[in-house]
Amino acid sequence: MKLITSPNSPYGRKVRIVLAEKRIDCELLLTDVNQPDNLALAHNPLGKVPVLLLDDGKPVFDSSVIVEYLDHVSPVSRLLPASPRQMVSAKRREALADGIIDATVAIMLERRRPQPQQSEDWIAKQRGKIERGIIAVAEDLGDKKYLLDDSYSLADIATGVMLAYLSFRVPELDWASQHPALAHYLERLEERPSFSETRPQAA
Ligand SMILES: N[C@@H](CCC(=O)N[C@@H](CS)C(=O)NCC(=O)O)C(=O)O
Repeated sequence: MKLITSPNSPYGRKVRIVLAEKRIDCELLLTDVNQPDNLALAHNPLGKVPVLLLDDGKPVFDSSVIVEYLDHVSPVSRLLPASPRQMVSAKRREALADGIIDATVAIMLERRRPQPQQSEDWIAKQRGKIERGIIAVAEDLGDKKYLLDDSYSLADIATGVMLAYLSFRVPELDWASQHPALAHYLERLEERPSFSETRPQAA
């Protein structure tokens, strides 16, 4: 298998952490999605990373489909619970974390447009998603060690990637000082080799 991703893609990082936790060997093919001839476009009509290329060359996207597939192909370190109710609970938390990342990316892209074309209303709308999302995650975690039944799962991987991405891309949001328990939770996650080996690097 091969994984097409970009160095700092949070969705790609989620997949890379899952690969590491499950000890699945996978070659990384790095591409720049801002280039017109990027590798993702050859395998995903949406031109987005990550894309997993199976051994027969078939592409799998997006990140939530990839991680669910990886959890099924290897029994090592199960990251999604077997019971449908618990499984959907983990996937809902993944969807919330991914949605917060989507809103963060939307703000970043808006800020790159020429100043007169930027919409403050649009940015405020995206910020609202991030702020409500973080409050929901903090309430969900409470004083637990992990989000789901106090055992490490895909919900923690997706949430940890999201929190680290917020600190990386919008440090001024300073979610950590408003939610110290969440900050401590991220610190613990970042100690795992799967997290520490996939940290985003300043461009
Ligand atoms: N929902 C997708 C989102 C993927 C995504 O937006 N990736 C970004 C990189 S972080 C991308 O490829 N952007 C290029 C584009 O939208 O053209 C997933 O979870 O894989």
